[in-house]
Amino acid sequence: MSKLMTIGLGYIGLPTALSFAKSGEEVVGVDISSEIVSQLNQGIVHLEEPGVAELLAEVLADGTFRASTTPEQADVFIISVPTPNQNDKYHSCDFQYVDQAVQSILPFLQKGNTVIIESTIPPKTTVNRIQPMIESYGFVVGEDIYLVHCPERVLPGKILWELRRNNRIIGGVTKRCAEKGKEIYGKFVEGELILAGASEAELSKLMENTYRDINIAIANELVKVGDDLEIDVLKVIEMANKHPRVHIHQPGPGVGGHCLAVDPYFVVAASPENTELIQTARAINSNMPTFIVQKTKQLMDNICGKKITIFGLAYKGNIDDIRESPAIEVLRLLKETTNYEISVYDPHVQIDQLTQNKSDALRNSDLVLILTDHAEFKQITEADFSHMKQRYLLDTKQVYEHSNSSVHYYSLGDISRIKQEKLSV
Ligand code: SAJ
Repeated sequence: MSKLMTIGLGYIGLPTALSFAKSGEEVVGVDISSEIVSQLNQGIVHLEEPGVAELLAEVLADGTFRASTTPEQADVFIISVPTPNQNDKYHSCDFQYVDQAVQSILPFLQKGNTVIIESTIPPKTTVNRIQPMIESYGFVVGEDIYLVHCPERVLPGKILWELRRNNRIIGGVTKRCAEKGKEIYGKFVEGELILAGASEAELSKLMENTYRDINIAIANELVKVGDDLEIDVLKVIEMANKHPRVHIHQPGPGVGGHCLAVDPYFVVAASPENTELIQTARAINSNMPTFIVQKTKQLMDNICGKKITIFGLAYKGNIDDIRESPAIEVLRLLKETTNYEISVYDPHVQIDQLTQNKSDALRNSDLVLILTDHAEFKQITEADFSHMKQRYLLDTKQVYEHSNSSVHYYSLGDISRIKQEKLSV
């Protein structure tokens, strides 16, 4: 048994710490927030992720996990802190949390320790930034300290399952570093442990999310083509995806979260002249909220509407995370550029702007605008709609099952109907 310390107890760090603790390792989870630390030690989880609360209770009872605000000596240090974008030309990586986390463990490092960076970082960061920090303390990476970049690849909502089952890329600064990393993750990961160089691991992680961002941009561009040419593009995507080698993703109000909307910029900032496609895809996805607001206004004009009810603020379905959420951007644009009364309902998110009660949110409304595919929105009942003044629904996430509904339903597939109806008014 070895002692592991995870720095950062967020969406990735906490489930990772708990998974190691469940495998029998002694784990100390460190976070700068004393509130999070004290809650975790009492068995209270500060984020919504299936299974995490149960797992915390289990490892607290086993005595294999505790949270703390200060690092201490350990065999393995895993850094899982945020790496947001900076507000510069190419939205490059803001290293402040990674730098602080690495600095905080340096005084506790001993020969033979392994340091693993799980945070998403630009290509070459491990070698050009982290390695010199460790070596400035008199260690030689690869001999005294094993340094690894092991990007997390889990999907919010399925984190615990994917942590265990997904393949992991173990990027070592040296071969020995990668082998050390493999030994550590092998304690609970059942997927393939792929040995690589640290820089390859960094770029692979970034390109996985960039691939997805570009693919979603194709779907979003297709929505605009469909609007122009009056063709149902949801049908087009469905059929195209029946080709054995085609998988177009789903269009929506934009791309949110702390991965797809962030990571591609790290590649762009690292090599701006060579990333035209990545930059264009980012621009297409970032402009989707503006397109959705434009269509919403057209529809509201057509129906002489006064009140909109937004369903969903989270960046995707069945989670409480609103980071980079396109729904927040749609809300902001609607507030800034229209005089509609707006109510917002999201059963997963808790912030002030929300109406807690669904009927209150729908009362006297002319249009429901679905921006997140929460399971709760699959079936909105006739009783729910009965609170509305007019029954219109614009579903940007293809979530509502509308076949037997009394509501006037619009999707991104047949969004061209909005302009056609405007002409016939
Ligand atoms: N989205 C679409 N259309 C789609 C799929 C997603 O518009 O067809 C939108 C979602 O609504 C959301 C955004 O894209 O706003 C991102 O959602 P997501 O489910 O694609 O991904 P994340 O950001 O929750 O998690 C991703 C995952 N990466 C990949 O699937 C390649 C996950 O495996 C990574 O671990 C995670 O990023 C990360 O941390 O990097």
